[in-house]
Amino acid sequence: MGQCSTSRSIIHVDMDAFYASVEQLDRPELRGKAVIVGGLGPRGVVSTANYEARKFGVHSAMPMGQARRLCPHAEFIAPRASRYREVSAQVFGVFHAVTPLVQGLSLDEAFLDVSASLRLFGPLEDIGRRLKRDIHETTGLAASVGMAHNKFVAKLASDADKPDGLVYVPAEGVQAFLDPMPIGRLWGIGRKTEPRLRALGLLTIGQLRRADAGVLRPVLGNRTEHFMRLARGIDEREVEPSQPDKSISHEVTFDVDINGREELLSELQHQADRVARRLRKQHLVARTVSIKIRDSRFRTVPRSRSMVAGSNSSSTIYRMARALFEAWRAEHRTTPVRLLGVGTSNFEDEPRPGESPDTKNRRLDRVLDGIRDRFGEDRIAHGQALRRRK
Ligand code: TTP
Ligand code: MG
Repeated sequence: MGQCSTSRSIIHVDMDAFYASVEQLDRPELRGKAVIVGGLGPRGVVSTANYEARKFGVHSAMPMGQARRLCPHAEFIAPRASRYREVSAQVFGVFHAVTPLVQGLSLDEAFLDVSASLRLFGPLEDIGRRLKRDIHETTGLAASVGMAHNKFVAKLASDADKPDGLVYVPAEGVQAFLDPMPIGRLWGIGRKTEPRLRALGLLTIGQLRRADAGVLRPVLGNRTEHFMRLARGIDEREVEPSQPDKSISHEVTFDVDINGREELLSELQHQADRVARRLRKQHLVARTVSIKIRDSRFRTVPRSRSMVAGSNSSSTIYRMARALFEAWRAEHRTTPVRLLGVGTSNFEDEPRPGESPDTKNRRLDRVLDGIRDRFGEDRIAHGQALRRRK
């Protein structure tokens, strides 16, 4: 592909005080207050602090005891990972509405290559502003956005005016933007390298940029040219979109080996249901269903079968898995089972309603999914899965 670096348009988005902001969103009485999220036990550390608490010196990874001494009036909250994942999915939904080239770095942070989106959405700065607005409208939260012609500069730009930042660094402004920054901001200059460069009198990116390669080489070795390019704001790395799952599976190792056919089938049905549900959540259908059986002597048998049309119906996936299981069972009537699993692969996008031959099953699955979304995984089981051993 070899795109010219100056022609790319890259955006880096990072949510502001992410966990703490979600807590304030869900509990309006916390707004305007110092909020610290993290482990509340004796060895807890701070996950994040909002900007009110940061004024007192509290920061991520600090022992909670120290945070309490620095900011005793703050609200201290234990993290709620599943809620943060939920909000993160909404934020990433906003990203994907602008470009498919989204590289997530964590729950609250991503690179977007919007080079091909300019024609549709207008200039880079407009897209950045639009992302901020859409994130706020969708989630109620603030993000900081950096825009530049490569990842390195875009990332520094999103950090340059946090919180609620919106910074565009045009190619001709890169030098002025980077030069005053401390050398530690260069990716890959770690805690060990930084003091050695400082010892050479190199404190800023600008000083490193103007330094002689021969002076840098004893410290930076074969990475000298790489860092000199970074210091000049040159970074050719592509945005690498996160790969979707290639297979979805569920398996369990039993506390005691199991021989009973009914019991194994009910476990199999439970797993088929879990797997099918994950497929439905991602709007995928699978054409291949597999089972994995490990017997009491640690022999593992994988078996699989493919269908002409993909499915994400719990009953169809179970029927396939059961047929594979019965075939194995016919040859191993008395073999106790130690591990049992159901897997799916060979994915395709889910057909739109009406296009699927599986319409009746899909209606039932949707009803059950709706109930479980509201009341939790274990409130419903039907057929064999009711007999499952806990
Ligand atoms: P960050 O983006 O590093 O921090 P932040 O979003 O809280 O604040 P800001 O970006 O405005 O500086 O991390 C995102 C979330 O990841 C953060 O809210 C909590 C979590 N996190 C930890 O759990 N432990 C850590 O050490 C860090 C740095 C983050
Ligand atoms: Mg953040």
